[in-house]
Amino acid sequence: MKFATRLNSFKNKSIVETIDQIASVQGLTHVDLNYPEHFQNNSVEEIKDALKRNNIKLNGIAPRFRSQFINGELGNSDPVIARKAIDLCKESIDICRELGGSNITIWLGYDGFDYAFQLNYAKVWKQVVKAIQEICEYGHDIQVSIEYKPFQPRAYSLISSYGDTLLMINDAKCSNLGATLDFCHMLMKAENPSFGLSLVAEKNKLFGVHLNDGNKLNDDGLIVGSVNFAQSLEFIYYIKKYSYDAVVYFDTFPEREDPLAELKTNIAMYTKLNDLVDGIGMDKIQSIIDQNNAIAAQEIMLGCLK
Ligand SMILES: [Mn+2]
Repeated sequence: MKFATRLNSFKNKSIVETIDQIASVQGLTHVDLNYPEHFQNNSVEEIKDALKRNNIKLNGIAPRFRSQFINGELGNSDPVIARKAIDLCKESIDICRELGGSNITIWLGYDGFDYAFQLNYAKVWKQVVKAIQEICEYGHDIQVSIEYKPFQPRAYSLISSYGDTLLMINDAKCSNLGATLDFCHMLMKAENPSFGLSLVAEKNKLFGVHLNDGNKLNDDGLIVGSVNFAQSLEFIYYIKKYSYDAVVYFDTFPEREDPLAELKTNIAMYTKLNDLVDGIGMDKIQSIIDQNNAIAAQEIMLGCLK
């Protein structure tokens, strides 16, 4: 299994210090870096050295759009700003290549709307399709993954669900374009995470997984399995069923907790859930699902409580 974790809760002076710190955790194999924020105090060379000496690989780069993009990124109505958003993604691709990563994860937090009559939906959608095509062409040798979130900071996001994401993938028609599923974001949308995972994976478009937990309407970023145990167990079952072997990134926010201890707990919880699935057995679980019987489905939960 390959694991990475969110780095922003580690209150170090530099990202190199954080990489050195998390490297001590057994099972942590990768990092994801935000561009440009994680490259403010360290050069690309310094980060490359830190990854090498700690035997940690770069998973990918996540472009982070700052305040100039507050009214939209790839879909901004100002062509100068929309171009800057594309450029930021291309720069993220350059750094990803240099550090040996495999993907960039694009979360369009500001492409969306807050009011009725505020956005020309079809025009902006087509503009974003074109922008993503250009980014995918530039990054032809790496995966470009869309991480959707239904709302926050906007009242409505342009790409707000796995359905929207699959529509964008279908419209853009780029073989290196896929989806990153964030468990909390799926809960916010009142989706059952495994249903989305299944549909995305069936199309071979599951490029990334962000695991965490939450109380549905907010992006809580809580410890894996701490709130929605059954949905988390089911999600890991489907991760295994579809042989997803890319990185699982813990997108959690230990603001009051020791972030290192929190990371260890996420790995321990994932490992436990994974072991529970193995203990019951993939075939046994599939045979229960195939019954389409709610009472039979509880055998799985009872099996976990033995
Ligand atoms: Mn996420």
